[in-house]
Amino acid sequence: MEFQVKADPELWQRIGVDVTRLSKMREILSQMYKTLFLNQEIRPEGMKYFDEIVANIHTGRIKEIVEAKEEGRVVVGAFCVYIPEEIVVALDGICIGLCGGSQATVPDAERILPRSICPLVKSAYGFRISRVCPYFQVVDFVAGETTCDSKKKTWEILNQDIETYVMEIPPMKRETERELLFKEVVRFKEELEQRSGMKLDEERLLKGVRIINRKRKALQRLNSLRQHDVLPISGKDVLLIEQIAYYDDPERFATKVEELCDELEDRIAKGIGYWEKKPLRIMISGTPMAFPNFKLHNIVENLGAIIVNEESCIGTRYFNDLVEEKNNLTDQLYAIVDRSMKVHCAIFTPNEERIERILEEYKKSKADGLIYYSLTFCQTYLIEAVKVKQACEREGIPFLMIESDYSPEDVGQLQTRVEAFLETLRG
Ligand code: BJ8
Repeated sequence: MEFQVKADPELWQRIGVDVTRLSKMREILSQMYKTLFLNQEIRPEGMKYFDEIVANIHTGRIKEIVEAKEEGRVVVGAFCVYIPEEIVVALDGICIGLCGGSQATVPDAERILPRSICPLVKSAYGFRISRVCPYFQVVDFVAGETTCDSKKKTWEILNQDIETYVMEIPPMKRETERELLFKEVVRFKEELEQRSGMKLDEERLLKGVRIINRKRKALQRLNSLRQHDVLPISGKDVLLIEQIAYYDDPERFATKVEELCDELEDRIAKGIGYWEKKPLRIMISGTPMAFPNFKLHNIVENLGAIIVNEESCIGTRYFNDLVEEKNNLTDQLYAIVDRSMKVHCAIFTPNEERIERILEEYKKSKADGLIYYSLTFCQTYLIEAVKVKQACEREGIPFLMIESDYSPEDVGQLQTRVEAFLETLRG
């Protein structure tokens, strides 16, 4: 049967979605998905589950969330990996990533917000005010944070439309900031307890930690399979899975990623690579690529190279570190904080660990070159590109800097630049 992103106008109406507009967007998304994903040859069988998830992105998963709400479960819309989803899951809630990756709603946001801010924030805000994101319609509240200026100031405006809770994320990583973050994690726990009517105890929290650790471990395993010479999966497909990690049910998702990994290991053992010839391997580092932002992956892979790692929050920053299991509530909460302190977003200063991580991941991924990707107007990532470039020069790593937004306008120019970069790598 022909792939289609499914529609459920009755459900959409019930949750306040702009049905006409989402119906049109669904058609565009269906077409884009067919072109970008379903046209890939010798795709792993295990990708069928993720195709299904995309087909049900505005229906099946939304229905599940609505039913969960009817059972009294809390649904949190999050914008950053520092929001402790382990606590949400421990209190039987659902945590959904709301970052926007589409140009379609940027003009909506620009009617209110300044144009000169990050497209990820504008896209998400636009989704909310134009009522075309069913997830934004079903979350009980939004959990934002004080990472970058674009986000933290937008929360004040977003709060006029939907309740927006803000968690303070300190910009340094000393003991003082560890204590501050601990207090913020406790405050978030209390907020969730009050909303869910449940009390967090060590048993519940340990269960939440194990569920999310399992999801992260499955993603680690998937990513490690890209380190083989035989490449069993495209970068585009892995990026899609990393995006789906933010809104699928965590246990079901982990099972499906594990099944896919079994299949990929089998492919590797049989020498069935995705590419017949040995392609150039590219690592991406930088700002997150939220669904459906496949722009750079599409350009690189259409030019015959393959992406083998995303050092990004929709990528390794999300799953590289696990929460250590502890046997009492306070220690377990500290363990959540300690995992967060290992996530090296560009908002931190100083940030030597991030540079070390990038180099470490680069070596592991056996990449031939690094593309540093920053969304336009993302000051922290744009400035940090200077240090990443210096480190790459020091290490003899070929480096390309790309700054882009979600509009299709610069695709031709990016293609030319990536093609020239790949040519230099081919020598
Ligand atoms: S931990 S990367 S998820 S903040 S791209 S909105 S930083 S202006 S997304 Fe992020 Fe948390 Fe950091 Fe990760 Fe601002 Fe930059 Fe936009 Fe960004």
